[in-house]
Amino acid sequence: MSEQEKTLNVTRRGLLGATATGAVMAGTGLGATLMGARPANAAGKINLEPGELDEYYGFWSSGQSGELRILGIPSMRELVRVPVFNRCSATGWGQTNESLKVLTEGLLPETKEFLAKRGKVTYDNGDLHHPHMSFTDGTYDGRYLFMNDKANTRVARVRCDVMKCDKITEIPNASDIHGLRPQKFPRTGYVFANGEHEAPLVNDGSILDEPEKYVNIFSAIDGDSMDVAWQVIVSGNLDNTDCDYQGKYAFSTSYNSEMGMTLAEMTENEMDHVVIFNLKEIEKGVAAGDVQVLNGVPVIDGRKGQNKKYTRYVPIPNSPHGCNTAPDGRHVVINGKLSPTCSVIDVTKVDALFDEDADPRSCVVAEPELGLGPLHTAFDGKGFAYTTLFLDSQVVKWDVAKAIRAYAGEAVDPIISKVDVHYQPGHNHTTMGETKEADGKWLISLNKFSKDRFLNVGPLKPENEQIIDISTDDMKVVHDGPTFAEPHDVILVRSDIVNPSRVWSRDDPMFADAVKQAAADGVVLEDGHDEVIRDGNKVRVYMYSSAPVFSLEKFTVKEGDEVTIYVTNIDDIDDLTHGLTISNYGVAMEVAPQATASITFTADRPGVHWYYCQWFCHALHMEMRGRMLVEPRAS
Ligand code: RUQ
Ligand code: CUA
Repeated sequence: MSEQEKTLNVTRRGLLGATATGAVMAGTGLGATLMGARPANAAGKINLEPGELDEYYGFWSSGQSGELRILGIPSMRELVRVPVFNRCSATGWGQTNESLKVLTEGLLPETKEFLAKRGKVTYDNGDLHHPHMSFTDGTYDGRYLFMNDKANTRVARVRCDVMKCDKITEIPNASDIHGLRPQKFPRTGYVFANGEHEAPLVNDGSILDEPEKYVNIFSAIDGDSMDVAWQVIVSGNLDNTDCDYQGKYAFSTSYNSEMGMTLAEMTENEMDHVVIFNLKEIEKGVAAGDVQVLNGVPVIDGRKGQNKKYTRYVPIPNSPHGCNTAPDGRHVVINGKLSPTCSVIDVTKVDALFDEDADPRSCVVAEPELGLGPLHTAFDGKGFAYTTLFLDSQVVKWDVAKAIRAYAGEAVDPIISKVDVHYQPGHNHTTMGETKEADGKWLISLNKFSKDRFLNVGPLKPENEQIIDISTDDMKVVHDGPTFAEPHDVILVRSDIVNPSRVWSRDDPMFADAVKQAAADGVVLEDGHDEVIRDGNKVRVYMYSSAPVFSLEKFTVKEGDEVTIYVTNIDDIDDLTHGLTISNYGVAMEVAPQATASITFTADRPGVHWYYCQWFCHALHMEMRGRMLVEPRAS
């Protein structure tokens, strides 16, 4: 018996309340555990000692905050925030030339035009719901994280070696990307993305109330190039998506098969559907030219009744939401939302659907009734599923094999247990749960309401994310995690899979443009060379930072000059980040060890302006500053 099992055994016996047992154990390690405020959890402890490292990375979305967050699991300590669709005051994301390149280069020409009319080069907001890691052979490979922007129809990628966003692609033809999942096998490969809201295909303002002219678009993005590989027009809208472990199919839920525009119309039908995308047939159709090319993307017609082998529509009870493939490589769970059921699709029965006259429901092998408002399901790799019940404020643990037997007519109850969560859970996720390496230790329940769980902070409250120990049948909530808007979804990745660099590499593509410009100006950044180059009314200022100094303690420009400042951090010590902030110029950026960062602005405010390092770096950090003199133009 392991130490943990002994503890559990004793804890159970302890519940019987025998004083003698307590006395016998006093003074032993086990007795001490019993008497401590919190018994050890079977999955391990969550309260790590200072300096102890977590076992998993948690990659968190932040919904309407637009950033990615990284937490350590199980401690729930927030480690860092990665700006993606948002603006970031600390790092200068959205101000630096390096970040603006990422934020602008993937925008559609019409979006650039639209933004230019507002005096902007990119959007300021985003709605980041679903972060997922790239896969190789059915499990995470630590290369990239992909995520959607529901607000402005974009898909972004974060490089896991430096934890910075390196690509953002605006998806043409689609409206409002919601569900997103990377291909699991053989690798990513494709990133599948659902356009949630239906819109007229040519959306020029001439069509409003002609629903038959509205379409919905499913996109496959190439995870390496971040270009859209192909799209499929579907019937009904698209909510969440996932794919199989064979590389053959992707699945999307539709909560509005009616293509209704009002709430009453959208929920009218008893049955909505899941669309199954046949990847090989779609690739063949694209190669054969059975497409229309819209905004440079080949678009396949996969609507109901087109009688081709691109898609199939499987009827599912009213308004299905979450779509989750089990680590057994065989079952896909469709979460009912308005129906108290989950529907289980067996991927081995999907090939047959593409034969003429097949019953589309023949791939459904179970439909257990679980409780009210099933939204998302996670797995432990041991045959159990964990479904959030939004209306019941519970998580239900159920046995997939028993649900299949019950559906076939056997009198078995698939429900193992339920646990209360606080309150109204949306997504949930288990450690490694969306991979074939699901390990069944921890479950996170992301709850939309915290109500009375924390100190009142006014009308806008935090959300609450709870950690649940799922290593035993009785799920145990072991930690509350208050958090700001809106941690929509999360993945939990074993820490050995993620190996970020400690400092930047001098030849990193993120600042290749700066290195190139410096070379053209005869400046060698590695040498810690500084220089002020005047080129018409453009001024390029090169300096380096090394704690606690900027190599230039002053420089002069003229009012109206377009100034670009390049700062290279030549410190290569772990954690020695500098920054550059220019007072009363609205200019700020992060410069991590060995990175070059640059920022361009017009020097339209004359005077002496201090620039300073805003990242605490040294005992003389306050002294790390210099002056920019902006000389007035003679009028
Ligand atoms: S969806 S709460 Cu935006 Cu992820 Cu289900
Ligand atoms: Cu450099 Cu603070």
